[in-house]
Amino acid sequence: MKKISIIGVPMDLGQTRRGVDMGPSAIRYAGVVERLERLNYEIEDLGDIQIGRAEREQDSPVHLKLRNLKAVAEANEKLAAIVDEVVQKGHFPLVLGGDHSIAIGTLAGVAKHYENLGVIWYDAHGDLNTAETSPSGNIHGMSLAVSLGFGHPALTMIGGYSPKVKPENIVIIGARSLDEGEKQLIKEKGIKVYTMHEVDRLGMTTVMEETIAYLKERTDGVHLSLDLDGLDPHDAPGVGTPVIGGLTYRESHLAMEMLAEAQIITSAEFVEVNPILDERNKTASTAVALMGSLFGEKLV
Ligand code: 6HN
Ligand code: MN
Ligand code: MN
Ligand code: MN
Repeated sequence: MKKISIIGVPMDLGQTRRGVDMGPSAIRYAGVVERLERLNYEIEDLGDIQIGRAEREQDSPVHLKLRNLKAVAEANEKLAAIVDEVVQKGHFPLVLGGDHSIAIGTLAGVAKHYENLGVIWYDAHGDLNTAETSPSGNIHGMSLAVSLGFGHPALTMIGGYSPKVKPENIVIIGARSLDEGEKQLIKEKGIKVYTMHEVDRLGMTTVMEETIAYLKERTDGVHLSLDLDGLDPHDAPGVGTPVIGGLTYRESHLAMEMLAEAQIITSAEFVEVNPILDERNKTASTAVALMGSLFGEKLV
């Protein structure tokens, strides 16, 4: 039987909206453990990682460009160590966020176990900013750049090595809000992106068929980093940086089912669930439903 280790990361220091630190609780309340147990997985819930406190501007010279750098880095070091252990013992790491800055730690823990780790970045955003290009100074908008080796060394060197992932092993799906510096990095590095334009034109079936074929050819494991704001705010209202015109619940279900069928996903995280901004835990419930599909739930 396959074993899944759940790791909660109540992180909210990578951005400025309150409440995303309650994401792991909300996802547990939405029944993640029961849902996956029903699919005959053995679940080990490792509980939540402890997160430090928000920093003050006067205490950190880089605070405006890299908000809460020290606390975010420390939490991600802890997360990396735990994820590393989980992979080492042969379990599937399932990380619950928390804001998307936690991808830095997840990828640091996972990537050293693969020659060529693939990453599916399911998100309205690219999270490809650096301190220089970021409009906000929020580290959750930098996590993919950091994993590529771009950014402050306190972040890029988490886990003791850099980079974690190669640009040609990344596929971004659902993008519709990219900053100038991010667009430039995408072009410069040739990162594969299915923006909403491509999803509309090709349809999710083709997008996923192409994504799976592309990653199968060049990677030996694939991490799914699913930001709930990749979905349309209508289906996932409980997120800190909603962008209209997103992926639907049904498209996302299909995407997860196709990933399950292809059996390529070796680790995953579901991030940016903010219960304070949510409607009756809808976004957390959607996250759990998507996890069900990702782990092989079938209608018949
Ligand atoms: N996320 N591109 C914007 C920024 O501040 O860098 C938004 C980032 C959103 C990050 O949703 O994980
Ligand atoms: Mn075990
Ligand atoms: Mn994101
Ligand atoms: Mn996002």
